[in-house]
Amino acid sequence: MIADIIDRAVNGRDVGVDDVQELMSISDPAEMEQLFSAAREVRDREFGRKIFTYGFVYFSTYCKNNCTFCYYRSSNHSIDRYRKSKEEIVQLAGGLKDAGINLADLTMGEDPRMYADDYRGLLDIISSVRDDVGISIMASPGALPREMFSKVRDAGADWYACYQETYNRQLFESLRLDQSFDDRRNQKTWAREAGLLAEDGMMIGLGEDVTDRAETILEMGRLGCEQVRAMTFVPQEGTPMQFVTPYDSTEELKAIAVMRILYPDKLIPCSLDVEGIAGLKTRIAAGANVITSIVPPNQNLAGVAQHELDIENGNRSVEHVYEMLEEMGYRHATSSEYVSFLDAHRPERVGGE
Ligand code: SAM
Ligand code: MD0
Ligand code: SF4
Repeated sequence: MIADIIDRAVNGRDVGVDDVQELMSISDPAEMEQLFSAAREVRDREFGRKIFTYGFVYFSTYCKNNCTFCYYRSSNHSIDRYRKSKEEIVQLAGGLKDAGINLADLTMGEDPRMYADDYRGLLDIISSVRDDVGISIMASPGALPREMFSKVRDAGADWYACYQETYNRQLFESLRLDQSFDDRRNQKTWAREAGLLAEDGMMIGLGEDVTDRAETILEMGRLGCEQVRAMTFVPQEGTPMQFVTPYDSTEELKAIAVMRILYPDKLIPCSLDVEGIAGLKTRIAAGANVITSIVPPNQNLAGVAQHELDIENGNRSVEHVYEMLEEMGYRHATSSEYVSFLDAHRPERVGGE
C-alpha cells in the first residue's frame, strides 16, 4: 500500500527498489497528494519555511560534446553561442550576491578554450568570483580528470555538479555519445573526496521506464551527493530528439517528492529551466527546497533546457521569485543560513592537504 511505503520511508526504515517503483507509478490523484503532502512535511520539518536560491550563470555555451538531448551539442551548428569574460562573470555573480541570492552556479559546455592549459580559464573564473565577490559557488563544467577536483576546490568552489541523467548504462550511452558512464559516475565520488559538495541529477522523458527511474533515484542516494535533482526533458530544435513527445511535469514532481522523503536533508531543486516561472509552485509543493536557474534579464544569458523562456521578461528574476515564495508562505534563506548548511554537510577531504 502507498500509505505504508510512505510511512516506512518517512520513518527511515528500509525502502527497496520495488517500493520506489510503486511510488513512482502512482497515478491516482489522491495518492499523489498523499505523497506530496508527506514530502512537504518532511521538508518543513528539516528546513522550516526557508528556501535556498541559486542564480544561473551559463558563461560559455561552446561545447565539444554531442549529447543527443542538448541544444548546445557540437553538431548544432545553426545556433548563436557566447563566452563571457571573467570581468562580466564577476559582475554577474556580484549582482546575484547583492540581490540576496545564495549561490552562483558557474556553468559551461565542455568548452575547449576553458579546458586549455590545464583548465586555466575555468580555475581563473572560479577564483576571481571567490576573491572579488565572495558568494557561494557551484561549478558545472562537465566531466574533469580526477586530479582537477582538488584544484577546483582550492580555487574556491563549494559544489561540483554533474548529472548522470540515468543510471541505465545503455540508455546513458545512447544519449551522451562517446562519453564514459563510469567516468561520469565517478566524478561525484572524486569531487566529494576533494572536499566538494556534489550534485547528481536525472532527466525524465528520455526513453527510460519506471524501473530505471526508481533505480536512478536509489543510485543517486547511494553516491552520497548532497544535492539531487530531476528535470523533465525539453525537446530542442536542431537536435536528434527534437520530435520526441515531451512529458508533462507529473513524473518530475513525483521524483522530487520521493527523493524528499527518502533523503530528508538533501537539497532538491525546483528548476525554473523546465517550465519557467509557471513551474515554481508545483515543485515547491512537491518538496523541493532550492530554486535554481534564476537568471537576471538584460544580461544576454541563456538557460539550458529553456534557453529563453521567462528570462528577458524578468519572470526568472530575483524579485519575481522572492514575491512568489512569499505568496506561498515561504521565504528565501539568508546567505548565512546557506553557508551554515554547507559547513554542516561539506564532505571531509581525503588523502592529504
Ligand atoms: N556541460 C556540462 C554537463 O553537461 O555536465 C554542464 C551543463 S549541465 C548544466 C547540463 C544539464 O542540463 C544536463 O546534464 C541535463 O541534465 C540538463 N539538460 C540539458 N539539456 C536538457 C534538455 N533538453 N531538457 C532538460 N534538461 C536538459
Ligand atoms: C538549472 N539550468 O538549475 C540550470 C542547470 C547546472 N548546474 C544547472 C541545469 O536548471
Ligand atoms: Fe555539452 Fe553539457 Fe550539452 Fe552535453 S549537456 S552537449 S556536455 S553542454
